[in-house]
Amino acid sequence: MDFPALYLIADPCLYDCSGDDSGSFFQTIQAAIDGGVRLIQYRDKSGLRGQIYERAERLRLLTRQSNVKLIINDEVDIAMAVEADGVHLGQDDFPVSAARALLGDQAIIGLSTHSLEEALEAEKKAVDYIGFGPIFATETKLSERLPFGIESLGVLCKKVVLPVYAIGGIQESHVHSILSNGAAGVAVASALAGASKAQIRQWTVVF
Ligand code: TZP
Ligand code: MG
Repeated sequence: MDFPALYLIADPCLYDCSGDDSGSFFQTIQAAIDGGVRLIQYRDKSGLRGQIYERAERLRLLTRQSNVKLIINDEVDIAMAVEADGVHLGQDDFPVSAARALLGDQAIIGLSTHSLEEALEAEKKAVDYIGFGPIFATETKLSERLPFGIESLGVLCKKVVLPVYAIGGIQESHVHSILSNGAAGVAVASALAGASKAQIRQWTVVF
């Protein structure tokens, strides 16, 4: 598959944590799709499983209509149930080999990595792309790790064959240097949360 340079991480907590699904989350995801986003990861660390399933189903409808790829974070069974395009897994999540066995060859499987060692290990697994970060400081995912910065990203991208998505604290102004350091793209949550169609277009213009 072609990996688009912009990967939207759709985290409902960044939009509306009230539990009321009627408003901003789905509207802004639609705006993102209309603005040119072609790859979306649904990442929901606080919803109840039933709620996550329902939101995933709604996102599947939106994305399918527009031919946008939908990846589900963590929840392999929900990805299967809604016929998502794949899953994104962390180092301590469901094993990649088990996810591949359940989802099949066509599924897209992404893996989070936080060091060159983890990235090189990922290449031995049935993974289609890796995330690497945090590149910059972020409040979206709490972590003890210090940000790696663009230089470390460049070193890693030279040694890794899999497509690398830079993640963590990424703003529009970083995109050019991230891509010129060899990343396949940027995975972005907070900087795109609530963005209008026109703002999303600004990001895609860079590519
Ligand atoms: N993994 C490493 S940083 C991060 C994840 C999921 C959060 C990315 O969110 P933001 O808001 O773009 O920094
Ligand atoms: Mg995870």
